[in-house]
Amino acid sequence: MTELTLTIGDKNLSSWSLRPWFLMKQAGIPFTEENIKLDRPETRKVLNEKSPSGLVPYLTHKTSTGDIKIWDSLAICEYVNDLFPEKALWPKDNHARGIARAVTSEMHSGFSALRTVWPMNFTRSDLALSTAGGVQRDIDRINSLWTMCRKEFGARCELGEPFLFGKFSIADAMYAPVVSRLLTYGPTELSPEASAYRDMMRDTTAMKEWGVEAKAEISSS
Ligand SMILES: N[C@@H](CCC(=O)N[C@@H](CS)C(=O)NCC(=O)O)C(=O)O
Repeated sequence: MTELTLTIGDKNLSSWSLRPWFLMKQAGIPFTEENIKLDRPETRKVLNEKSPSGLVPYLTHKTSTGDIKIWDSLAICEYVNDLFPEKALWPKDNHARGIARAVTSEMHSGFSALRTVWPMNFTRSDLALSTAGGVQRDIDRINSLWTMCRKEFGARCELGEPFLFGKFSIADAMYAPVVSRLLTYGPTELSPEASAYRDMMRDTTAMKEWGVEAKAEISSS
């Protein structure tokens, strides 16, 4: 049994859960998954009993001195990075790492219009596009961030791999739910760099696995 358990919500809906799940899958970090169904009569009671914040995701790390529970998607990503330094989940280069943290923080604390008006609906790709309420402004900012990352860092850092900073990093995991939203509610105008990045993320094994499991969850509920 692995010493890490990630507790997440429904795969079709829980955008915050996708971030650390995607990080650990894509980085090849072993973990056990535990699922809590959201929006059920018993959900609040279960979350209040089990989760430190009353929310998902949270990570349970079994140690010799007891269980450590870490909540909040970004804090979980940081904790995992500390546990597995050999995975180098932030860029090694100081400049790239600083920008990766800024881009990540901007996602974690911002884009509220996009998050509210375009809730994640992972299995759908055919919903009407509405960019009301500041959504277009958020999309434009994300488009310019992804374009800047790919042009200024992605191509020259870490052997030119296809992620925002070349090699896969926490920044990519934090934007995975945005990739899903763009696929659900698009088409939308993106630069060639940003649309290539969206499609590359869509085609990762981890995103495909999440999608298959999201569909299975819907059909079994
Ligand atoms: N800032 C938190 C947000 C977590 C969050 O809002 N989780 C939602 C699911 S996506 C939740 O647990 N909702 C359950 C509820 O409100 O009852 C994070 O980054 O993990």
